[in-house]
Amino acid sequence: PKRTIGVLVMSYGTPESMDGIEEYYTHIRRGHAPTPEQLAELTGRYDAVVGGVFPLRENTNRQVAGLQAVLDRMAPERYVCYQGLKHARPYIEDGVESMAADGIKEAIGIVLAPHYSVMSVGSYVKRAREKAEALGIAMRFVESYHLHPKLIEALTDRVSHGLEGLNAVKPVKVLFSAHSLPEKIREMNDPYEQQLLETSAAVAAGAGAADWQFTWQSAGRTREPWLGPDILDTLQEVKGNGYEGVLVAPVGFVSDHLEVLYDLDIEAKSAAKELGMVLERIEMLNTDILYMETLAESVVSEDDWQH
Ligand code: FEC
Repeated sequence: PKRTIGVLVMSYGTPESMDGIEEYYTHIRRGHAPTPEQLAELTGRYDAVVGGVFPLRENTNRQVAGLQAVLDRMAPERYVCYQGLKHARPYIEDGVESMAADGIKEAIGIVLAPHYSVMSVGSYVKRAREKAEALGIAMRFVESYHLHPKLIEALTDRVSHGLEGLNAVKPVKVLFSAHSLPEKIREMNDPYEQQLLETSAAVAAGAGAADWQFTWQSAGRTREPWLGPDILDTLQEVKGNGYEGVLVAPVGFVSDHLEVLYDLDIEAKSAAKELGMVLERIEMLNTDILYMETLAESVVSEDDWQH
């Protein structure tokens, strides 16, 4: 008999509407409700970019559909994708429950973020694994795919294209970026930083961009120290070194969402403008076929139940 393998596609999650921001923010803060000021500040950021639409939700839906289509081509009728979100419905646990309700016994989990950190991908995996164990599903996970050749190719195309668009500006530096995490991950020997640097170096080499550096963005608003330098400081430094333009390549993210559309396109862009520099950003991967194939091939190579 043919066996169906569940594929739990996990993503960060976004509110369903402006009314859902408080619940979402409370979930991110592990059950601690934000203060009215914090809530107003976050609501203001969503308002500034999306005005009531939350692009991450549609983008995640499309990515899951795109992955399903590639899996169907590679191995007809073997895989069925389910969605599980970290901070919004359907939660990761809901996705695992749907698999169990459909009689799935074996599943593979993958996160829509290419780099592993115990604080990012690791926490998705932990929640999925616990629920799968409780429901009797055998589950395996793709932990990272940050050097998959098709991912590197897709990002390289974008950086090359971005540099062409900036060819009237000189000199230009490429700034690779990713979401900051608390500095304590360094003591845990976490691979996050190393993997991000590997992706950046491979893409820079592919695009022939000799002049690049890596910087962090979107650090949390907590008292503990976060990994730096932050992009806003990096922009000042780059300007001080005589650059006229930067191309930002947020390789830690795969979709248009708040951290890109606000933190880069509004906040960093206006900081660059004040410094008298041009800031452009590469296009996000969204449903690029090379990204869909990266995900599909990563899933298939984790499929230990193949005969
Ligand atoms: O468009 C959207 O609605 C969602 C945008 C969004 C993405 C995203 C990705 C990552 N985060 C990561 C880690 C943290 C840590 C904290 C944290 C806090 C927030 C807040 C918002 C938010 N994150 Fe996020 N993140 C997105 C949105 N994130 C909103 C709360 C307000 C703020 O601090 O800005 C801090 C939690 C704490 O307080 O303890 C840590 C990581 C990623 C990239 C990997 C992934 O996608 O999982 C890591 C998209």
